[in-house]
Amino acid sequence: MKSTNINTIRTPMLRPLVAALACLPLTFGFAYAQEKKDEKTHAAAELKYQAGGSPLASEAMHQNINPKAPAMTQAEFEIGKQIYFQRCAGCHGVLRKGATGKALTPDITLEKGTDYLKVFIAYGSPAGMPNWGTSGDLSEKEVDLMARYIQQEPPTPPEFGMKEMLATWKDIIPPSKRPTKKMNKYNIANIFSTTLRDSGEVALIDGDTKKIINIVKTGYAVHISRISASGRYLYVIGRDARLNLIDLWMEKPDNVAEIKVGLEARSVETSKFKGYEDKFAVAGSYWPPQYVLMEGDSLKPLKIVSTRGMTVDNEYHPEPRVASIVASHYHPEFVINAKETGKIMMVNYSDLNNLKVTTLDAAKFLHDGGFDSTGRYFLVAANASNKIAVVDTKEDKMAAIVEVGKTPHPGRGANFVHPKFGPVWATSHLGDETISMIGTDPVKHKAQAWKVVDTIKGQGGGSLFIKTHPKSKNLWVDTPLHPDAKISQSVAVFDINNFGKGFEVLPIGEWSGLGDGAKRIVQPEYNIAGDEVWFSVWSAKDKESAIVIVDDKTRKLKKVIRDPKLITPTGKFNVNNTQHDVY
Ligand code: DHE
Repeated sequence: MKSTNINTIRTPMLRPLVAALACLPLTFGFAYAQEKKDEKTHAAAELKYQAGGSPLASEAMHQNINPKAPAMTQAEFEIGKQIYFQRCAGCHGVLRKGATGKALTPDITLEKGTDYLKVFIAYGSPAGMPNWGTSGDLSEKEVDLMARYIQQEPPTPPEFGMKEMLATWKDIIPPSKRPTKKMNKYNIANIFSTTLRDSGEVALIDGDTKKIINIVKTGYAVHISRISASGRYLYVIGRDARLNLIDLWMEKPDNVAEIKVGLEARSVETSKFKGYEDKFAVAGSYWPPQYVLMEGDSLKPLKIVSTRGMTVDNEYHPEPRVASIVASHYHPEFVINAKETGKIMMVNYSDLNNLKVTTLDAAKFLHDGGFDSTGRYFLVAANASNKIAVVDTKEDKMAAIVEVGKTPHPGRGANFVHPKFGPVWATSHLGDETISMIGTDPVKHKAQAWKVVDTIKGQGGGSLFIKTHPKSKNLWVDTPLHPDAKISQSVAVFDINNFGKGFEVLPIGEWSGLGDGAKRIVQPEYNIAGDEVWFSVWSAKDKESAIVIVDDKTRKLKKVIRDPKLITPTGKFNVNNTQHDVY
């Protein structure tokens, strides 16, 4: 660990502040120190999650010279841009207008000055800014460079409209040339589309035989997979906004179409309403802030809609990133969540020329979420607001906004019947060790509906995904971003009928039999029968990773899938469970 010498801080006024920041835990008692330790643990987890690196780092952008800003060569500016998009843009936004982190536009940063900014970059702040300097992530030289970089005019990445999209569109095997019936013997409903994060691929794994069917080339750092209403087409989106369409009816399922929908993206979905099965697809992008509606079987882009506009607080936001998208079962609509504005758009795809969009005010920083067990209510985390927003997709109205723990991160969440409170949907948290259960039955359990009816404690913060299955009595909670390896390499499992018993810890990392590596256990996913749970054992690109399969009833190891081609597996999407929103 590298530390900054206080005497090198040029503004003497700031030295006491730095000294105080450095010895805070010594000043107060043990409880305070413990609280700080927890905060640090959770901040480290959140940092690992947010600072994932943006593909915009390699985009060419113009450097505007602001005579008031400290001098910077073009080479320094380029390094600053790289560091900014790799580490800072996730929280502060592409245009530095602020997102979950504060705004860093020159009107603010020039006033603070280089020395002040260097302190904050080096030491972080109690509000959640990481200590980039003292943690050793940035050298003193880089801290200085970044303090000067954020006083320059923010460079703007290019827009990406219809012309650019069409130029990237590849109808590899047009719909008319594709099979007219299923040409393979796979039980396609039990295939797992497995993200190979750092190799830009997905592994299609046969859930029955546990064998890899094919490794399909996709975008960089794939994010999610979604399945069409019929269960035939698989959509895979990369962080670089490359969208791939895979036909599961082919003898060997593979890509049939591809398009780039922007410069950075995370979400894709396909039309599921009766009469529109497999007809449309939609992909949301982080940059430019927009979503595009496409033909479901060819990915031909049809209409692009910008999300730029006002937040729920009626302030203009120039880059509301598109977070999760789900398809309504009640109307021909996509439910599209804009992160920074906190608005949820119910986009009706029945008439694209006269597009009807119902906009709901939820809460800022919408991220991931899933349906309740009936498929009527969509529950989405407004993560930096510590809230879950509940949408009634039948009435196209907000049903509630529920306060939960710190930085909820449900994935798609978990639905089960609580022994005391009836049907609930649950989320774990990135920022604390709790699991919040929200009542979801406004008819038979009205008093509990849209309230946190129970809160239990898991292994710790740094949790990303929680899972159960209608046929299971187990609730699985991962903690891949917890800084303690014992916790990140294992998973907690609760008995839904007896939460009082606490949780059992399964050492999934150890069971994988892998050598050294991070071995973070991430994203439990069930098979179609609901009797197996699959876990990714996620290590770095140059280390071996694996998939570990656990028997749900006995909680014993069933199978380890190891293969040199399984590079950095993270998300797994069982075709049947993704197609029918089973979770
Ligand atoms: Fe994700 C879902 C965004 C980091 C694995 N992630 C989502 C969704 C969004 C999102 C908006 C919801 C999509 C939907 O439902 O339509 N994720 C982001 C980020 O912006 C973030 C914080 C930083 C980044 O640089 O991308 C981020 N995500 C991660 C990871 O580091 C994870 C753990 C590993 C990885 O593969 O990159 C990760 N995110 C996932 C997974 C899902 C997901 C597995 C889908 C879960 C599911 O069960 O549906």
